[in-house]
Amino acid sequence: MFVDTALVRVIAGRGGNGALSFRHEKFVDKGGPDGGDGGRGGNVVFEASSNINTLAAFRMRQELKAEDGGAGGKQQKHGRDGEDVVVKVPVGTLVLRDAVAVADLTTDGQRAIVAKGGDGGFGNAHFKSSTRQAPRVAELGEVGEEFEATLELKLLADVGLVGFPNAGKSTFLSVVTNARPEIADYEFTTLTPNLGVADIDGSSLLIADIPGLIEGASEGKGLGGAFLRHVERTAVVLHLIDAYTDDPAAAYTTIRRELERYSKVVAGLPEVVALTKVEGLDEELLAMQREALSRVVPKQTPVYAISSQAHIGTTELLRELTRVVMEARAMKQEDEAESEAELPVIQLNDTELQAAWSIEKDSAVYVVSGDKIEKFARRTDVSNIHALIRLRDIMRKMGITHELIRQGAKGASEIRIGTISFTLIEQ
Ligand SMILES: Nc1nc2c(ncn2[C@@H]2O[C@H](COP(=O)(O)OP(=O)(O)OP(=O)(O)O)[C@@H](O)[C@H]2O)c(=O)[nH]1
Ligand SMILES: [Mg+2]
Repeated sequence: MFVDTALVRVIAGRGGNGALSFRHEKFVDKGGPDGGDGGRGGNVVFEASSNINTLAAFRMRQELKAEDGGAGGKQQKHGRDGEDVVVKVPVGTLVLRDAVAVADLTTDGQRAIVAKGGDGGFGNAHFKSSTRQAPRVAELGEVGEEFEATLELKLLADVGLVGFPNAGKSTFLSVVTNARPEIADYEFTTLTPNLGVADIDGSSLLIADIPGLIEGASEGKGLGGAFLRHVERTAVVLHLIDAYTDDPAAAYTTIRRELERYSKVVAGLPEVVALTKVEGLDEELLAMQREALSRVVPKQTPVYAISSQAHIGTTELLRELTRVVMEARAMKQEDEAESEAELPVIQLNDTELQAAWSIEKDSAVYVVSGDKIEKFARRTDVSNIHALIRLRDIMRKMGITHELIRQGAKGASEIRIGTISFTLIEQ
């Protein structure tokens, strides 16, 4: 079953308590403090996996808990760190906390710490000082983060259906997927996009059906134009043409022109064409329609003839779409592997925090550069206040904020890191 939202409780591990203990030495009543520190609590980590397509698993598994850290021991024994819990979710999962996005897992294998484990408490060995030779304090471990997380699957559709109104897009979706869109024998039946998942040969395809397109759609005519953005992130465009139309070539070129006017991205997507409603169509007429299309459709674009009603050619068409989608995905992964051979997990360890950075002033804008900080910035959605707060936190820990202020930056000053910019303090 296709489930695209889930509510779970994420519970990071609690840090272990520090120990309160004293060395036992012969002839000495009480030796020095030797209580060790507690271990860190485990994190709740989400990992995107392209082998999972729905959030259905979270109906049975509503609590995601990481291990607590172990307590410190005598003889300065450090408590064991709690194990992280790594939770696999579908690619395209958005994690929300109080309706604010805290993680957006968009690529296979990408990881994000959703709830951070608590730090372990210091044992009393830590507090030894000349004025306090026998410290009777040890810290408690910190609690881990814990909250209700809403998971939303914003599947990036694999296939986008385009075509004139009444071409049979919604009917196709209703036959090959679990979706039950409205279907009728008039134009503009579909008013908002429908999504459906088609299962074919053990893999699945997410198909988006959008309202029909007409001449001028890219400039806002009709209904479909406003929804072309949903097609923008698909891997392949399936162009459906009513086989009974007088001029299939004109139908094809009109829609093509609108796609091209709309955006280069959409126009550049791989495309598959299919004539629809062919179950009662005369062989000769079908051949004529194909012939007409072949004059305008590029040679590398396959043209199918299907009937959703009679289930003719639909399986073959799904197979072809799967093939094209797989090809596109493989290419995308290659591109990504080339362009960013970087760690998928953000972790704030000391070496990273000490990484080099520099500040340059470009008229009124403070431009911060440095590999690490730029990496964090790339992963920051500046429209999300929590994400921005986190970035500002990291800047503070790295000493960047301090230096910015030293160089004259004020709260309202514009800071630019890589492609993003924001103010030093929330305005
Ligand atoms: N004979 C036949 N009719 C079909 C077939 N597929 C769709 N139709 C009919 O074509 C008409 C339009 O179908 P829809 O699926 O609503 O078309 P659409 O492209 O989604 O239309 P809009 O939502 O207006 O853009 C309906 O009356 C369908 O029953 C088919 O394979 N054979
Ligand atoms: Mg429709």
